[in-house]
Amino acid sequence: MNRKAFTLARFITETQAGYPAATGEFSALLVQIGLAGKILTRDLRRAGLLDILGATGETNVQGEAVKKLDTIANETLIKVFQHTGLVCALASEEMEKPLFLSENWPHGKYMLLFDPLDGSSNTDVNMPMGTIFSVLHYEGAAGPAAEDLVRGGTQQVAAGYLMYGSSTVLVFTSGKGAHEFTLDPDLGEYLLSKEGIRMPMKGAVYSANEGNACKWVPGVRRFIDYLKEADKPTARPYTLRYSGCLVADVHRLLTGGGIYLYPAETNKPEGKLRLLYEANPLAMVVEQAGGRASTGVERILAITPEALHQRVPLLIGSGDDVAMAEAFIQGKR
Ligand code: AHM
Ligand code: MG
Repeated sequence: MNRKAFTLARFITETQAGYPAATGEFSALLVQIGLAGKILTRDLRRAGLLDILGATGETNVQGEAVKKLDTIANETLIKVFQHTGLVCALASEEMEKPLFLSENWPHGKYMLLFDPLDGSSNTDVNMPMGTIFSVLHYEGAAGPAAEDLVRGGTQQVAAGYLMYGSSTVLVFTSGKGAHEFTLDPDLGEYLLSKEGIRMPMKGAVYSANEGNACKWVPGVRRFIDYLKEADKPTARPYTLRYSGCLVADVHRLLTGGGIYLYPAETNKPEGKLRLLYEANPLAMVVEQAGGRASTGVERILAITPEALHQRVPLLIGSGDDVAMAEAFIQGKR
């Protein structure tokens, strides 16, 4: 069958029979995420014409400057899930505390964690951005509390991202492969563009903010120096590609392979990226595509989180490249 004309809704409906406890609600949830992606695509396409660029002047719970588009993206995600009966709790990189959607409870058993606008330093310069999401299922009877959202990555029932680049794509996994849908702007539909993505075991690209090299722990510096040496049989020197948007850099790796790193720094061992909003969902996607995600010493999805806004060092990409980075960090090479 030609699956190229498969819409997101049809793909999930026709494949969800293979998922335990699948209901039409999961399909509806992904369609709502797709809707948020359409709204944000529209906003980003005309951002330079409207008063939505620049910073709000506020800082978020992470201590970072909030861009106007961060707030717009966060509000968009909230709006598309209010009164849907799908999701009982939302947690976001931009909100100090989870938002409980009491009007959706007890029908909506899903909980959604998200980074509404990843790569928001790119907002003012027409560069790629993304939205990352992680889906949990609440099994209790009393209604979720804040601690119910703080769960390890293996408990995600689905995860994925939207990427706003030269086209808008939605990549997701519900544990049976990772799939890509591209938004057809004329139809207003997401159509299947890659089913069962498999990333190469090894690439020849590295993505890292090398301006921070002086702060990196020594193993990371030695690893990057190694990648830059010329040695044709091992594909070295690797090419550097760094967009300032984690989603875009990981999306490149899904096709061509390689490694993205935001590692531990000597004075900041926790790294920069957020475990629950960024590392866990992307780790699930990448593992489903045959790749690997690690702190350098531990599999990302095996971490038991302690706090909603917890940060974590992240090495993600092709299995062999991430394993090689781990060996350098652990002093085995
Ligand atoms: P954000 O979610 O606030 O945009 O922060 C995450 C971003 C990643 O997308 C990107 O890879 C990284 O932070 C860039 O950070 P830096 O400017 O320190 O290189
Ligand atoms: Mg981010």
